[in-house]
Amino acid sequence: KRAFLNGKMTLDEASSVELLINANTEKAVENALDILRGKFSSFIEALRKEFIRIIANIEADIEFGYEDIEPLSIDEIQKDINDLICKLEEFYKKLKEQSYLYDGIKIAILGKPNVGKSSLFNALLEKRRSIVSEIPGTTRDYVEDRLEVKGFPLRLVDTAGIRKTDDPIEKEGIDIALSHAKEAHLIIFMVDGSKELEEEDYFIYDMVKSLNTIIVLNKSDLGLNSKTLDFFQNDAIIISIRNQENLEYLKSKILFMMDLAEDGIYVSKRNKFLVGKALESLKEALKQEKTELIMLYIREALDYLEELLGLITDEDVLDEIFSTFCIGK
Ligand SMILES: Nc1nc2c(ncn2[C@@H]2O[C@H](COP(=O)(O)OP(=O)(O)O)[C@@H](O)[C@H]2O)c(=O)[nH]1
Ligand SMILES: [Mg+2]
Repeated sequence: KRAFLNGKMTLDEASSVELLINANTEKAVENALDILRGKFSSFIEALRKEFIRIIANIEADIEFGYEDIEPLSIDEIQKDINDLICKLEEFYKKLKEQSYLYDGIKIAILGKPNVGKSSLFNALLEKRRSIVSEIPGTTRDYVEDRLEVKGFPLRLVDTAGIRKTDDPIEKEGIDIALSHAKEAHLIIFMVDGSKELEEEDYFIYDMVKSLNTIIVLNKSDLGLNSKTLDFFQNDAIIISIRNQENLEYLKSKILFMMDLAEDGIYVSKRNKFLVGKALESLKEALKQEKTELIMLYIREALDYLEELLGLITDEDVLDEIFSTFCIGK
């Protein structure tokens, strides 16, 4: 808190101390340290200086424009703004959802019984955690475990196979599976690729197709059923757990679907939002023809950036942030 009040830290960097404490993976630690060292704020600060230079240029032009000096052309101003937009856009693309790195990504494996859900669960975890059996309906409850893929924490949930059943315990398991599906950030929907699709496959597919879903055709080692292959066409990933085929590809697809870039900067929703707003304002500035209106939107963008730099002096807000951890007071 002292460091913050002395102007050595932005609000965001102060919050990253809390991130550091919550970090479970090396990547999460690295990200928190990056922010603490100013990876985010120094970029914004540099950008702020450019904003101020542009504003000063335009203002000087308005205030002291003499007839014998060539006035700043709209073209020149627009070129400056365009450069800023490019820089900011590139930066914005790198900003990713922080909670994925610190709270984990919940992934539910769904499908009818016996397609290989528990086998996939174990293969990804690289241990025998869930019971695999040729008897359909073996997984009746759900099993959850954590794993790390390229430093990202995943919470994998193996669920009971979904089918019509009169068994009350199995029914309960299926209900639980469906509620996990609703809560999950991502669903892995698995079918047996060696067989023709059945009513249950279509039923589950209808439920998950509008959600964030990866379709997986398993058991490619048995040969693929052409009708099943045709139905999903290029939307599905073909794997064989038995032959360890395409599992690495599936992992990278998971990261891709969650927009988890390895070189991303993981920040709060609010920070990403503010950078996005600054970008919008700049694009609006670029559309304007009148210098006064251009200035208005540039200033608006600058306001968003300054909010990001945490130029907040409210003691209560600070206390709130610093009360969540007790170091550095
Ligand atoms: N041939 C073949 N069999 C598999 C594969 N993956 C799983 N199985 C078998 O399919 C059966 C059902 O597997 P399980 O993981 O329990 O399916 P779940 O009911 O969906 O959880 C087991 O006998 C597994 O050994 C695969 O890639 N190829
Ligand atoms: Mg199972």
